[in-house]
Amino acid sequence: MNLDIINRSDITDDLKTIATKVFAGERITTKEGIILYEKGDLSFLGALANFVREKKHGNKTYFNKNFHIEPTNICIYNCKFCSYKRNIGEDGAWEYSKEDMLDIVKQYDNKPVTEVHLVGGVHPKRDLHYYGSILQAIKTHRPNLHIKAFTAVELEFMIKKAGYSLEEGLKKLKEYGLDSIPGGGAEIFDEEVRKEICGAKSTTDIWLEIHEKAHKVGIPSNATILYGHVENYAHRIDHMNRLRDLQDRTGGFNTYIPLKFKKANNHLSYLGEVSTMEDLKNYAVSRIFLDNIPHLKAYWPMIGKETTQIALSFGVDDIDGTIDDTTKIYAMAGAEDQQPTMTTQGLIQLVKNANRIPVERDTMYNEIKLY
Ligand code: V47
Ligand code: SF4
Repeated sequence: MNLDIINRSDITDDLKTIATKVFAGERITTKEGIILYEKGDLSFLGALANFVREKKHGNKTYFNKNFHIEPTNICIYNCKFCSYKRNIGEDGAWEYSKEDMLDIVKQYDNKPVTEVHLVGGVHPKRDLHYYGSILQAIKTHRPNLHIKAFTAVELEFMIKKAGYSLEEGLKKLKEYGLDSIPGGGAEIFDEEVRKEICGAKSTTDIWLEIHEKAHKVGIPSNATILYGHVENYAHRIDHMNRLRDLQDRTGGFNTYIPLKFKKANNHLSYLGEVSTMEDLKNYAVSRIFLDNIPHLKAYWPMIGKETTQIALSFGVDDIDGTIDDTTKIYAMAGAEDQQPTMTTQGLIQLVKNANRIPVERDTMYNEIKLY
């Protein structure tokens, strides 16, 4: 099968060189990453990405049982792709109190969830101690629930507002109960493109610094990319290259999550959305390029259940969680699944129908149950 694609008569020499390297377990260069995007057809990319995926994880496909809390959509920034942000007092703005959030946690008291994913807008009045007290209350109520919370953008603001250095702030949040950091806020690292789509918020350097410092104080994290807007292939490779370099230094990233730009209700709607073929190509190149990040996640509410199943043959080994209908950021941007709930049975069937093995995991990818 490996030789099959290398021997294809229509494959150019540069693609053959790349395939030979990937099959030998060698790292590809940034230039080769761009060649894959530009010249690799879907069957070629799929074969290579699936080789990497199966070498790392065989047929296993991970999911977890989690729920989301979005404390507020009030945000000091105005990212052009964001459909969700509101100003204080504006129609559609919400903010949960600490009690509201604890009530949400309590709704899961008799359910076997292992993780809460807590992410929202950057509220001008809330600092590290405010959010820290929420983490503390959740931990007191349910000590074994893993708290994956706050993008680097939220963290920068709340830590600085409390007058801490980034490292001190991260340590303090860890004491309050923070277990890991989700991948949001990365968007696109190229400074020009970042300026164009979300110029005011945390810089690339700060995003990377926060994740590096978090890894160093024992807080693992995820990484995302927002793709399919004004960026080009070189920007996507540059983004992944910065993550690959950081991961070489720390090993703290668990998973990479490509987020497809969705066009509803935001200032970039005029751009439209990229095709499913582009999504699959992007998963495949990500899996091939990011040789040191263990997992590649398809966020199913965003791309829909059918594309998620196909993505399992293009490098993806993780499909996130059962979620419930508690996340609004994508629904408001026009996600495929407007009410993203899926039962465990639904997730298992989705994976089995794609001839893969469903594995329930915790946040750190410890296996809980094979189905
Ligand atoms: O950073 C905002 C994205 C992210 C749009 O770590 C949009 O497990 C598409 O990071 N179209 C936040 N995307 C969510 C996030 C995440 C999601 C799931 C799992 C994990 C994890 C992290 O949502 C933002 C931004 O890139 N986003 N608006 C939009 N219109
Ligand atoms: Fe605020 Fe996040 Fe929306 Fe940007 S993407 S405006 S930081 S909520």
